Amino acid sequence: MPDDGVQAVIFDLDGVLTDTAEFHYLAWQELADAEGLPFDRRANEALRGVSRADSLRMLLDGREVSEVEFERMMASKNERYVELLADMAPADLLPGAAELIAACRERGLRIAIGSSSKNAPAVLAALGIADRFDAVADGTTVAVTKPAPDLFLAAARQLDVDPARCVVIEDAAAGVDAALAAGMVAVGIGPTERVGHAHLVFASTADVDLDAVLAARE
Ligand code: B16
Ligand code: MG
Repeated sequence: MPDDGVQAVIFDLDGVLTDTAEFHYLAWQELADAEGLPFDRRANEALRGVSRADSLRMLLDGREVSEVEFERMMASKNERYVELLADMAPADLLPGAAELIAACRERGLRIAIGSSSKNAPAVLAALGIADRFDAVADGTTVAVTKPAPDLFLAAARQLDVDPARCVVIEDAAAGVDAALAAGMVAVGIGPTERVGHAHLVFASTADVDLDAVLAARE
């Protein structure tokens, strides 16, 4: 590996390693219906990778609510989301996720999680992969999450790797923004309309070509 090559890979969780994105959508849709807020799958796309509080602000779209109401709505959405997580098991890893983690390990790369979710540790445990990572930065690690670079910079710090030598694998527009702002190589998972601003784009986690990713810094 060249001296300035990639040393670490930071994985987003929701949408890259598992499809909790669907559970987040269902929980937000229920809240929106109960509160009479306009929402649909299309609107949900913009919430990928965005923190719980920022997601609710986007949902409210300027509608004024008291702090108590705001907290109640966040709690209600999270309660539903956690209910939906109850049956999560190792079989819920997305195709290619376990193989990609193993391939990074085989190449001696350090690996971390960089997720906006405060539920990330519970999701990692349910998937049976909590012990595979050298570091976990989640929604409790930093004050501002994606699209700010803070979360990925915190992961790099935990790994003790220069941000310029980290790769981020992300399914969210906000996550790609965060990776670019952190000065990292950004790998987008999903349609180019969503993650086309990443350095490399693959349709799914199973399609990630690790050689091509590592060559991005050579
Ligand atoms: P929570 P990621 C993000 O996780 C989700 O994509 C986003 O939909 C969610 O609102 C956010 O976590 C916060 O999650 O409510 O569980 O704290 O994609 O960054 O792994
Ligand atoms: Mg995600």
